Amino acid sequence: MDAAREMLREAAAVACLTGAGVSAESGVPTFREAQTGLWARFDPERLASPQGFAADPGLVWRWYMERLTGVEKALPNRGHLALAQMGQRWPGFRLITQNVDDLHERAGCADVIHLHGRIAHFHCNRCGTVYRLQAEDRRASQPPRCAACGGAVRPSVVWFGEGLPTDALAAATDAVIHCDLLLVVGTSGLVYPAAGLPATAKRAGSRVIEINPEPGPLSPLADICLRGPSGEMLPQLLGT
Ligand code: BJW
Ligand code: ZN
Repeated sequence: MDAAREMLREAAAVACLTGAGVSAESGVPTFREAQTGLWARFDPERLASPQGFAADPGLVWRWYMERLTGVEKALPNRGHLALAQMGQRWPGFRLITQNVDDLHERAGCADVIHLHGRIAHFHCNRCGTVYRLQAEDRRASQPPRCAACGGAVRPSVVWFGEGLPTDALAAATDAVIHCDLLLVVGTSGLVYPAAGLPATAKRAGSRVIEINPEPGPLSPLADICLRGPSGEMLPQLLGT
């Protein structure tokens, strides 16, 4: 921890890539955590795919409505708050998240780069028209229909096999190329292209600190690994 603090103190340009682990202590289940209850028998990688939605739109809709309710009830944790403070202390701090929740924003982070979209935003799967969620949609067994074309409405998240928003990916790549310290927090490092950002940062000369209770495929390229929950490690790193 002392070496990591020193590295942070010396850094002029700091960026951070977060994954589901940063929201775990807020009670939002991580993506690859065993699913519980009704959802235990479904593969999340199948549900979060265009094929899964085409095969059973109602099932996918209900999964997202339940997760949206969970996100809305959740509160930012000490990890989110520490990252928001970092944004105030380091001018030019860039926060890149794979998370579809809004807990970084609610903690006070401005200009969050969302690589995988937002669970509270919706659009038509056929024509792309933006859709505003209605109260009754939350209890519906099927997705609502688009007023423009009758297509099925879906959450504005990035599913497997779909491209990431080009502006978000470009901003994230720019941030990791121009930082001299990248924090990699609470991600399994399994999903590309997000998982390639730490290697891009290293190639451009940045240092990397990983914060995760478990080692993973990104651990070998980290200069320092802080093994513990981000809600504890990030405030310690910041000295708060
Ligand atoms: C804690 C903690 C605590 C626990 N504190 N930590 C190159 C190579 C191989 C494959 C590909 C490739 N390029 C593209 C692909 C295909 C695919 C891919 O990567 N597949 C892999 C699985 C192999 N990628 C794509 O399809 C992407 N699209 C794309 O590249 O388009 C072009 C293209 C298409 C097709 C072929 C080639 C190119 C799109 C990826 C979209 C990902 N979408 C999801 C769903 C979003 C919506 C939703 O939420 O439902 O995004 S999948 C899911 O994984 C979600 C997450 O953002 C993402 C990453 O997960 P994350 O955040 O790392 O969470 P977990 O659960 O995996 O890990 C949690 C971590 O937290 C763990 O490490 C814990 O230890 C830790 N933790 N408690 C700190 N308290
Ligand atoms: Zn439409």
